[in-house]
Amino acid sequence: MNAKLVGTKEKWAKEGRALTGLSADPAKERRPPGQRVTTDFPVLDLGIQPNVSQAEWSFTVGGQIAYPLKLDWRSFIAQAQESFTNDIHCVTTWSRYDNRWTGMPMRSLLAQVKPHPTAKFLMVKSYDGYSTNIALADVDRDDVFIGHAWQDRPLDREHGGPARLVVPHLYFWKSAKWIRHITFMDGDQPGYWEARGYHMRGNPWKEERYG
Ligand SMILES: Nc1nc2c(c(=O)[nH]1)N[C@H]1C(S)=C(S)[C@@H](COP(=O)(O)O)O[C@H]1N2
Ligand SMILES: [Mo]
Repeated sequence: MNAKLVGTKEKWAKEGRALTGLSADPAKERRPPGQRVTTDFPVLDLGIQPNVSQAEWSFTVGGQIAYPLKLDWRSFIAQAQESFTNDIHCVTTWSRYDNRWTGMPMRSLLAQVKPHPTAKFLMVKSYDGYSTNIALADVDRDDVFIGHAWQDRPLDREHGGPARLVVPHLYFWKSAKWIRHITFMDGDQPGYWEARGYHMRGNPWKEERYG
């Protein structure tokens, strides 16, 4: 674990780094306040990039759902796949436009597991020990998916391969790399960064950088 990097980010959260105090309407402004557009694809994580082969990879879904799910790589890839093009907005102020992905739509996962009416939040857990919380309403959308290809190539390990969550309308820390498990919960709980000063929701157009 990169303790120095974690400490720096916690300090930035305390200081409210990069906050402009502005908000914008996503229907009118493609670029959220305080963001600058880059064409490269920076790598950000805790300094552990787990090496999970497709053969070793499996993904489970549990908690407040009718049908617990376990997918190995073969059954994941056999799911209906869709293509997505989106923009990425990282809380450290870079945005990257027009990313083309392939993956399993989150709505098809929700249709299979059938969350109980009490389920309102998800905790997403990854192979590096990372976690992040997201409201069910924020994944029950057509633009949220579990991606395994980026720009028509298999997703690199450094960007979360074999597969990662992608939630484009929230800051990119919500898009868990090396996805391993999702738990459905009735109440909200902080994940890794949320427990260290990041916002519980993370809407870039409202600059919900820190909580
Ligand atoms: N498993 C895991 N997912 C993670 C992280 C992490 O440390 N571990 N970092 C998050 C953060 S802070 C960001 S900005 C993005 C970065 O994704 P990238 O490295 O593909 O740009 O991944 C998010 N997902
Ligand atoms: Mo980030």
